[in-house]
Amino acid sequence: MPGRIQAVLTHPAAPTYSQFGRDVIAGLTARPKTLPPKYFYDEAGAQLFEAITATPEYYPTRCEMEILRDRASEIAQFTPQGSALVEFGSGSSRKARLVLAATPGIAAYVPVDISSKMLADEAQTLRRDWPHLRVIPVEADFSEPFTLPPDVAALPRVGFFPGSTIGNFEPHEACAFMRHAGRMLGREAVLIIGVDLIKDADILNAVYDDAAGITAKFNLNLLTRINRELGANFDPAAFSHHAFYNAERHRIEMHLASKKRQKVKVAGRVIDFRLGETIHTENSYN
Ligand code: AVJ
Repeated sequence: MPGRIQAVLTHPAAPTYSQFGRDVIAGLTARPKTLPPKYFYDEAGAQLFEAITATPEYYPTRCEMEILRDRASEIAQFTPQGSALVEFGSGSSRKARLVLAATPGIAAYVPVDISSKMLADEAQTLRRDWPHLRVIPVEADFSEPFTLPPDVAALPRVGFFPGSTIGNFEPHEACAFMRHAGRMLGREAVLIIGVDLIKDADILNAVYDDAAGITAKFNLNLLTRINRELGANFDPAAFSHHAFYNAERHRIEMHLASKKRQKVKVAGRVIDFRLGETIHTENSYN
């Protein structure tokens, strides 16, 4: 007989998930199911959003660019010499370029974005186009407090938050954002925010459901991202894009609706969907 048998119990390490993983599990196990819109912006999602802004239906970008062009000199008057322009959710930095062009006194530009590839690419072109501007990109989720680069600590600061992106926050989250932006930018700072106004439901419905289906792709890309990064098995073809204006709450809602009863595996869990059940993926308040 062998002497002693040593039992070796191997426990697979309890899986540890990223913030993304935790947020997805929390959202998909909640009722109703939700997912935070900040996760739209992986590399493909950031590109799809740029494509949305070129659709005939998506007026907000064109409209705000026009306002910024018309009012650039007024905005320049609020911008002290030698200041740092801090943009929350900079994306392609197209709007910042209008401000920079009209305001030669800006010494530094701090684009803040969650989408690392676009952030790095844009920083490179900005440095080429504005050789005297200090471009200091910050990869961060601006819904949470973060620290500004020390290089801009001594400069007057101008916050820039265009695109009605503040409308993607719930009202209490928008308040939290304003509080931490205020703390971060400091007492004498300026903050420029772009907000869309309430208008006809028909117009808004079209804006979030363009005829070419790019907004649908943008919405469904979230499932593809969850599959890739969290090892899930969503079939994006088994969900459909739904966007509608909720008049009582003054917001467009985007959802992903299950086309059938189905089970999906996400990060080791099984998530059940009823026929027609939705994941609420975004609000755009106006
Ligand atoms: C990120 C606020 C500019 O809510 O209008 C576009 C994102 N979602 N189409 C918006 C978005 C669907 C967009 N912003």
